[in-house]
Amino acid sequence: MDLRSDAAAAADLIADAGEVTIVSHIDADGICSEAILSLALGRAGIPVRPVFVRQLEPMTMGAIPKDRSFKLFTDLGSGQQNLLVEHGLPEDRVLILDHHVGQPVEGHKYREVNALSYGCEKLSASGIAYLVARELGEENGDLARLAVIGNVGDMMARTDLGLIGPAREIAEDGVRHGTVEVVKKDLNCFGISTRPVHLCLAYSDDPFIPGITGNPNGALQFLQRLGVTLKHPSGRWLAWEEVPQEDKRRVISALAQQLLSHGRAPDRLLAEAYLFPRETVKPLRNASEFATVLNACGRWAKPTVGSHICKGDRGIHYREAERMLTHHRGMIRDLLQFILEKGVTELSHLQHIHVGDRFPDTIIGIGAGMALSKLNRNKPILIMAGMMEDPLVTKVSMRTNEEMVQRGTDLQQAIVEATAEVGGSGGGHRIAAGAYVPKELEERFIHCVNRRLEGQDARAGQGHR
Ligand SMILES: [Mn+2]
Repeated sequence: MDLRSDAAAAADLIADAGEVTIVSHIDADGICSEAILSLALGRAGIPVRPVFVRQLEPMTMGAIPKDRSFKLFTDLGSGQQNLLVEHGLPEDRVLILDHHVGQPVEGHKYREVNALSYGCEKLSASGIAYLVARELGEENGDLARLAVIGNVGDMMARTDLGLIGPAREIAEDGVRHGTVEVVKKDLNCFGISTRPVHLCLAYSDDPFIPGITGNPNGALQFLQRLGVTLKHPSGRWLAWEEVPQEDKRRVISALAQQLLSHGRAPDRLLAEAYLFPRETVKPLRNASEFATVLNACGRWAKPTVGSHICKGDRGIHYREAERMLTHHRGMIRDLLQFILEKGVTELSHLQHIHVGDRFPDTIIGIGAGMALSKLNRNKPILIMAGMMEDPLVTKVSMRTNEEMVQRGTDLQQAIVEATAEVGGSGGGHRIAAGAYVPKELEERFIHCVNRRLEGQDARAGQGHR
């Protein structure tokens, strides 16, 4: 079994399926997966209907039509096969394209292509969707761009400072089609296409640069001392992308110096960037900013707006996404401020906070990630929020950083084990994970996760000795 031939088999299956319902996740990867397959199937003359869900759970299963259409699950499904069984979905009318940890159901075997079964930890669902689309027809090579966005949105380029393995090959496909440009060594920062350079630097925390990370004024003074061009003649701030090449080099070597002088390695200063030279709208010119636009759409319950943008809309839907993004950023700023003002409670192996129902549960993960760089950077953060739709359920989001992951922290494992013990459901990745737990068991859950992290820490310590 290899990925390529399984993707080809999946393509054959879909091509013969008749009408298709795509059930996908509301984040950037899920939206890109849906867009890739909707476009590819549309080109093949196959009728498609997309359904987006925030996660597969008994409540959202109702959104999946009980008709004879072929059900294509993307970016979800592997871990919820029991629900597919309960929903009465026949095995021959389902295909799952996913990259989350699976949970097979005894006596049932749904067909799936899951990146993890090929040992690909750095290939997201939109990558698999693209491999399937390419098998449907050569003309789908242009969709590599969307797979790059989905992979970057799912942080597949994070640890290795670039896409690797099949995801990297997909980016190369995009280069061949002229839709993607790979910049080998660019600043490892979010917002290189749109943010003023000092904000771009201050808001990034990988690597953590003393005097600059989390410090917009410090970053600005640092750049001014270097005498580099920061503004356009018209007076507006330049984005990193627009800074003259010579100035870029000067900034990078000064940042490397800054890290070294604080005894920190400069090895994470540069990363591969994925740009879209044909794109006319600025925030959509680079993969990570495009992914942020899509994530904002998903988190504000408008995944189809994101889907339209993936499919080419730069008018009415794009303008709606812009408004959502502004709102999204404002809300995240408020959340971050709330976390820092209220303060977190530290346990031996994590720090936690409950934000109640002040913020939508869909953004607490992002807030957690941003807060972590301003809190204790040696303990994962756990944020809880009430759920508007269900007062008996609490949403949990956890984030850690690369350094802790490299030392052996695995949030996905900790959360899955804790939910198994306390109740609820959870999943995710080493660096970011989430769960839904019964409200009355919040305290027990936190302590359970703490114990699991303690166990990971102890095992990692032994390994080093
Ligand atoms: Mn994904």
